[in-house]
Amino acid sequence: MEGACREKGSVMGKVFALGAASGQAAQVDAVFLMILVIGIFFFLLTQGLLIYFAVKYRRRSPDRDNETPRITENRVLEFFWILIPSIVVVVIFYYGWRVYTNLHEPEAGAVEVYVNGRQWLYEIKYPDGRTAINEIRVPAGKPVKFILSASDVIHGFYFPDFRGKMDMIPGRTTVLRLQPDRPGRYPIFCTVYCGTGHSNMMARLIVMPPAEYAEWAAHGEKEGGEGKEHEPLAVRGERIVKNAGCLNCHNIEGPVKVGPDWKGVYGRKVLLEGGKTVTADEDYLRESIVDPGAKIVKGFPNVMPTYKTTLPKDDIDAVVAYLKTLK
Ligand code: HEC
Ligand SMILES: [Cu+2]
Repeated sequence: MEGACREKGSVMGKVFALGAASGQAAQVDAVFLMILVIGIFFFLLTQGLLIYFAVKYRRRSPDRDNETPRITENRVLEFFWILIPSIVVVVIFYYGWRVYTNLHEPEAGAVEVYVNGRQWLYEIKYPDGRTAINEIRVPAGKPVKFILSASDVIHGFYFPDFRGKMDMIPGRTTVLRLQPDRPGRYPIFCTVYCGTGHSNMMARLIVMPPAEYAEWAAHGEKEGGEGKEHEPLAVRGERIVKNAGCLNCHNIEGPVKVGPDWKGVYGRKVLLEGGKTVTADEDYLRESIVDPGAKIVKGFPNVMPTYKTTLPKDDIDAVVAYLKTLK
């Protein structure tokens, strides 16, 4: 499997040709094709009429200079040329929006992979603690959720075959979802100009048949970096939480201390001071730790210290992974 390079055709061929690697990508292609066909239709219609009228109403002879009639308005015509394009763009919007929300719908049981962009490579972290550079392995046929961040400047995370793209932004957590159905190797590009090494900032996604993936995951565990056991992210997060004094103010479950309880915090709708509501996703949890004053939970004092300088980014990822396990 390793040696058998399944990247067929050139990279440029992959970018421009259709040949979607998943059902979702085919949906994106369908939207694109629909817009293309509508665009071609109206192009031919308007340009065809332009040429037809130019010929039909041309000046027939130099001495005949009959004046063009002065036409001021035609209500019926104006009504329809506003109505028809409006319907067309609303249809395009609606169809595109349906596909977009479908792509971004959270799916239960997704495999999670943490990817951090830095000049000029991708650092990969799996929830069980394994790490890699520029190579992501996932099982075929399962939804995958990429949790993205960046260390230095904005990078892009782009799968041409899956039509999926998301920015990696320093100081924020973004998410990209994918459902790779077919085993194979697929390129990943950085789409944001991020310095001299930008054009070489490439990685690959290796989609493995589930049995092979399970074997690889078990094998990787045993290798464990020369006998060292990999510490799963959530376990590391729990350890950090105990050392960082969070539990002086937070209870996991039970009587509320200074701050809110953590049970079920991930995914919960949080009511904030000022009346807004946010969903506690990865980015909210990260922000609550590095910039607790940014969003204050309603009914609680703004007393939580920032851990921005005391907890490195890796530790914050681990704490967030731990908070997500408290269901
Ligand atoms: C001095 C007490 C204190 C400490 C220490 C503290 N927190 Fe908090 N925390 C609070 C308070 C009070 C709030 C609610 C007000 C706010 O949103 O800032 C809060 C809010 C939060 C929230 C948002 C919870 C929600 O329900 O939306 C998270 C997540 C969080 N803290 C995580 C942590 C972590 C992780 C640590 C340790 C690294 C920590 N806190 C340490 C007091 C504390
Ligand atoms: Cu980059």
